[in-house]
Amino acid sequence: MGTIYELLVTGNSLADVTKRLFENVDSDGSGFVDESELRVVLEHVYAEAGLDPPNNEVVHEKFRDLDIDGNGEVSMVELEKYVKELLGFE
Ligand SMILES: [Ca+2]
Ligand SMILES: [Ca+2]
Repeated sequence: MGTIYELLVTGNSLADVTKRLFENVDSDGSGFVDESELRVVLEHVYAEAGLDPPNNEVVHEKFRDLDIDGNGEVSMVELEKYVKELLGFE
């Protein structure tokens, strides 16, 4: 998989970026991102940044941030909200 940053800088529209990001993160193609899938991505991001892998607490906290409606899964809509925040959109 490409890096998150590559995805962000090479994307066209925000929806496009989100879709590709989501497809990368949702490794089993279920249409939702669960905590174990998020963990894989976070480990990847942390490693790229030269940091130690995130512990359970960090992963869990980030997952709760992303899972806006709290149903235990992150949908593409929820991820898009996060990407917007990350990139400084309203
Ligand atoms: Ca999934
Ligand atoms: Ca959710």
